[in-house]
Amino acid sequence: MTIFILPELPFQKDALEPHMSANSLDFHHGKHHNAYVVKANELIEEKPELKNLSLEEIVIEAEKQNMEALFNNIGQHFNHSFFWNSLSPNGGGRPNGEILGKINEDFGSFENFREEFINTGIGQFGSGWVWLVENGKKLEIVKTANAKTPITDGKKPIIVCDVWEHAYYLDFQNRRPDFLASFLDNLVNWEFAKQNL
Ligand code: MN3
Repeated sequence: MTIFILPELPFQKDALEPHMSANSLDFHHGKHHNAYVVKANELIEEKPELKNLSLEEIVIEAEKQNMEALFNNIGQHFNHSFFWNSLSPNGGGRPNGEILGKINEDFGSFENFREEFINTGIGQFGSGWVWLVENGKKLEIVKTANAKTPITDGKKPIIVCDVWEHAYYLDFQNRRPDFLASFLDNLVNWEFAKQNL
């Protein structure tokens, strides 16, 4: 039985061009994310007692029980699903409303938030993710390595950017800082962020 399903992208595959190409999404969604889903479906067969839990609950249980292979694949499934929703053809730039108010309150200004988000993404050594999260009532920027996710630390994800090389190499080669700036300036889905507040 198939428990985990690769979600459809919430936009046309070429809708994010030129910032994120259809070719890049072919590999990232169609190959990388799909491989995590296939592997997670294999591994969950060894843990049938987890099958009835939600995706988030399985991520948390897999980490708690030190099931490294399951955690890596299921964590990557959760993180990528969250990432596709963090992107929009109409995204990028400065948000408005409550989220802008909270960013100003917790980071001093939108410019400070933008700089800290980019620098945190650059500072993730090797593969990982940079997140805007809500920790209690406060917004924070955190990075996680490999398949790690802030939900296992009790933090609520608001948006995420994938900083694995496979996320940007086809469009930006080694220029992770430019990819992070483009994510914030052109792609970040503030409507999704508002739903998560
Ligand atoms: Mn990825």
